[in-house]
Amino acid sequence: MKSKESEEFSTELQKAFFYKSFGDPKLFIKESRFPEIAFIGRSNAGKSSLINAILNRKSLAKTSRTPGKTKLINVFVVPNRFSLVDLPGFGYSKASHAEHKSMMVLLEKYLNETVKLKCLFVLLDARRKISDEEILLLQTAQNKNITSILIRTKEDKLNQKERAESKKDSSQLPQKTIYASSLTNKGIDEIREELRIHIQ
Ligand SMILES: Nc1nc2c(ncn2[C@@H]2O[C@H](COP(=O)(O)OP(=O)(O)OP(=O)(O)O)[C@@H](O)[C@H]2O)c(=O)[nH]1
Ligand SMILES: [Mg+2]
Repeated sequence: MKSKESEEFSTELQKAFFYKSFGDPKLFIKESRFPEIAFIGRSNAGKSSLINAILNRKSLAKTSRTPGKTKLINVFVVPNRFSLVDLPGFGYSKASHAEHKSMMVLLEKYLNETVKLKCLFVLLDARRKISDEEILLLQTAQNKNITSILIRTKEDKLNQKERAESKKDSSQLPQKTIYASSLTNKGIDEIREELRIHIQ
């Protein structure tokens, strides 16, 4: 059973609108007025799809089968409450080493310089093993005393063996793991609850 607060929060989430895209994290940080919740992860991990699922909106955040689509910081605002920050994906296979590095620098810059970030969701395709990049991002947030949570996405695609392997992989982490699917909505209410708690 959902609490009254959770119900009201879900209704409020649907009022979100696309605010702006930023190429430079500094410009966003300067302009940001509300508490921020950010989504970060490898290209194609499912960040934009997850934002749509959380907001219960079909295609507010643009999703794509082609990895590396979102190169900008896309900001969505729930009026007078908080911002959802869709960060550009890293590790796109066709990107050069230099491009990958500059994307990681941009992401680290945002994480190190933002003063309004309340919670960082690090997304990882549930079929993949966690890599140095995800660990670095989780730790960067943790070092600033910002809650970071690992979201294992596309849960609907996991078979039993992959599920067991991913659980073992997550068990080494101090951070919480949530399994989610934007297709079946598994884990979405739990993520909304984390969001609600962290923007208080
Ligand atoms: N089966 C399944 N597919 C998903 C899920 N979430 C996302 N996808 C698919 O994965 C692809 C990438 O999703 P996006 O949400 O665009 O991924 P992204 O992390 O925003 O990608 P970039 O913007 O390129 O960094 C799309 O084809 C989605 O339909 C999920 O939970 N289940
Ligand atoms: Mg995207």
